[in-house]
Amino acid sequence: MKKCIAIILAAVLLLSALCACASDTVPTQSAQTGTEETATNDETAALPTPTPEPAGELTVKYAGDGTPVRTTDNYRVFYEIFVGSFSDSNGDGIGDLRGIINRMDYLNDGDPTSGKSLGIEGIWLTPIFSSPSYHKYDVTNYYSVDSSFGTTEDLKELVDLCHTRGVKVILDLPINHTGSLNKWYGEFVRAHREGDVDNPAYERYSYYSAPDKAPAGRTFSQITGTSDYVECNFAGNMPELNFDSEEVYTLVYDVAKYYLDMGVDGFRFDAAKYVYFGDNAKSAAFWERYISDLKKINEDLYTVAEVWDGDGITDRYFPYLNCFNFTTAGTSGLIAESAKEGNVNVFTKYVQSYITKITSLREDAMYVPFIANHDTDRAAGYLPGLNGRAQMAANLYILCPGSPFIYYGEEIGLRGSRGGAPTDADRRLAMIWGDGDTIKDPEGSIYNKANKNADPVAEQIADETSLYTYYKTLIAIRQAHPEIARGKYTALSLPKKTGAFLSTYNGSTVCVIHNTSTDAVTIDMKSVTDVAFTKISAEIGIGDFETVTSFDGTTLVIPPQTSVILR
Ligand SMILES: [Ca+2]
Ligand SMILES: [Ca+2]
Repeated sequence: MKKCIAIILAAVLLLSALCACASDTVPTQSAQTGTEETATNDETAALPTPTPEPAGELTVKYAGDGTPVRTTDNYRVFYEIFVGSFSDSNGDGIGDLRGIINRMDYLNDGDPTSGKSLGIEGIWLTPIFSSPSYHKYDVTNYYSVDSSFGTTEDLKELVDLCHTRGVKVILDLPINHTGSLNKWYGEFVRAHREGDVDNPAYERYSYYSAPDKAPAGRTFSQITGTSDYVECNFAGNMPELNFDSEEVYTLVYDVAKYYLDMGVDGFRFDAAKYVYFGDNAKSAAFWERYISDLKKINEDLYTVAEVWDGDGITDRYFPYLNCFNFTTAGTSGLIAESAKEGNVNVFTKYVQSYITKITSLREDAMYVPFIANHDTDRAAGYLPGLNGRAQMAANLYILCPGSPFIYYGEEIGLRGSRGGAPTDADRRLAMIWGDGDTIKDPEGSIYNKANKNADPVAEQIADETSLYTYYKTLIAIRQAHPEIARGKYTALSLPKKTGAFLSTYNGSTVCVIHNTSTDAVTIDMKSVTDVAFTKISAEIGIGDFETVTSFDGTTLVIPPQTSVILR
């Protein structure tokens, strides 16, 4: 489906910017977890009908000055790859590490000024370890790459290639639980069957001999051949490790060390608050020790935890590691709400107070915004590109401090939502390359193909008005304004549907102003800040800024659905 969009580029400025439990048990707590259910094939479930997109033409525009520069610190734009759904190198329909290697020019060609790749600066790989499931959150062996994904040599090659291009690689490390096929678990079961209480494996997993005395709210499953029960809150085939065991600490430490020694740059930690179910103090204490030890291996270690909960809970973990921000994510998060012609001031004031708080907990704590991930509905379903909301949402979270995470396919408007399905497979559909890639949708997906209506990558690369081109340009603008990712953040008070912040870094201040409304807005900059700005350094949006935008040092006219950066 080729979108019918008028092309009007501010060519000179653009060029200067770019050349320059078996029973499907889940934890009973209200927050969901990132761990996967058992997929089934209930054909009766259906995806919701996509939001109709408005007819008519839109103008997609972007411009900027300054030269994008390669990021060397951790204030990066990351890209989450659900490995099995991204790119297939060997024709079996399953995404693999070689497929990612083959797509590196798409992700980052190593030249921030080439304008020829998306320009992401970090990759989160969902679990790559051997596992019987398509999602691989039930790990059989942490020391082997799943054979459907490739080999350890492929992983090393990918990491080395990324490093030559300034891209960091973080691995998804699920350690709250293992898969039940893991030999760690087999040894635990054997020890219990044999009553071998002196064997360290006996204490390796969380178990109760009298389940009626086990803490309420948790799920336990009988260990076959014994009268004991093992904790398995997520699924019967995902037994939970016992973090009171020093042996377990050593086991999970050794896994992380193995990959850090290989050159991996850090980790995304799955289900981080479930280490001790329902006990954030004890769970956080584990992460304090673990991260401290891992930083002795690599002091630049990048870590981000999935603590799928409110800020009052993530605050417990922030002294030790970054946490994804779920308050601003999702269908009704502050990013989407602002992008839908909402009050951007609510978002910018939230970001300021959030950053103030987390950096008081740890000086180098980072805001980690995202819109969607492999456990949520995709943003294209509720932020359609053709009414400008996908673009505004991208502006709000990419032109933002910290390390934003793009979910693969978001940059082409790939759709996918769970609807009433018993599986998350429809949130993880195959990337649409349009160039013969043999990648297929994951096991259990039941989507209606009509709902997956993103233009293929091959078409979007050739289309200067595509969402892909928009994301690429947005990342370049961020890279050309290092203040945005790293600076001291000060929210300004602006009229509703607009919002702005100052960001000061190394003595330089920029002002980022968002207008999410469908009308042009005039702002008297001298009335909202004492900082004097002399010029528009970049702007990106769908508004007609060639004729509408103006700035004389005092009065800024900002087109509809556009963001402007002042210097
Ligand atoms: Ca494959
Ligand atoms: Ca646990």
